[in-house]
Amino acid sequence: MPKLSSNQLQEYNDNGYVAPIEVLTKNQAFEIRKEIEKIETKWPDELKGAGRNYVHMISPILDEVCHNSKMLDAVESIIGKNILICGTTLFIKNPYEKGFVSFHQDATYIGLEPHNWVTAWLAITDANEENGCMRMWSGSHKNNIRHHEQKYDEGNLLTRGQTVENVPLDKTTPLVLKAGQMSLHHPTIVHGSGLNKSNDRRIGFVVQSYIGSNVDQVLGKMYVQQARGDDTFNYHQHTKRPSSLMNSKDIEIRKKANDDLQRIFYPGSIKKGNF
Ligand SMILES: O=C(O)CCC(=O)C(=O)O
Repeated sequence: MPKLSSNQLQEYNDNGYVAPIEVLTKNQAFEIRKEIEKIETKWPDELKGAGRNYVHMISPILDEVCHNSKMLDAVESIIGKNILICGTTLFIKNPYEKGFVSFHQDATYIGLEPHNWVTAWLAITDANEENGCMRMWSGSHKNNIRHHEQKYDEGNLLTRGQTVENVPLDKTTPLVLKAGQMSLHHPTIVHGSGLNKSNDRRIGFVVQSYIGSNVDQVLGKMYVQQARGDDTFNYHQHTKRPSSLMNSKDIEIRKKANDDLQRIFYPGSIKKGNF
């Protein structure tokens, strides 16, 4: 069975993340990159800012990735058999840009309760220390939500620049992945990532997140797809899978989903960020 082994599950429970998990071949990952770059070329504004979210709604190729059985088998080991896809995000760091991700916990500001969910970070390019892979503070998921400063700093790829201060860097581990490998991380693990100092892009396609059907969105409205099992709670709006790239109906529903996501991200915030 390609599900997580008991050692991998132990790793997830102890550290708050597990990696690497083999999902795609290098060539398959390259095909995904080509799809992303095709969208960027043909529709230059589509993936900018908040447009980096819910890309699986307008691209059958990216949609297919979210339903990949290797990903779902691993996810099922953590959250059970009733799995919904409640969002995707592209975390792209271009070379020579100032993109970074401050240390944070995903469960802050996202409104997904209870925490029966997991984030899947799929490497579309290699991710390593040179190009700014994620760094994980192992074991930090065992504490509750910590205070986050809202910094809105330039280059920060998070919505509010939300930051857990004073993370001991020497206690964080670089999460190095080859293109096609994935990591799974816990809603409350503290993690972040630094600058891309390489000559190529660093691209992560992130299912943010896979949720159990018992997980509600307590801050607003969320659009989901059934990935496995049944939706035993019916908390969210279900959407159809896209049938072609950039179909006008799919664009419309993605726009609604992204507008609603903005309402989830920013209540009580001092201002609105780029994403
Ligand atoms: O891609 C990154 O560097 C950070 C992504 C992240 O914070 C996440 O997937 O939760």
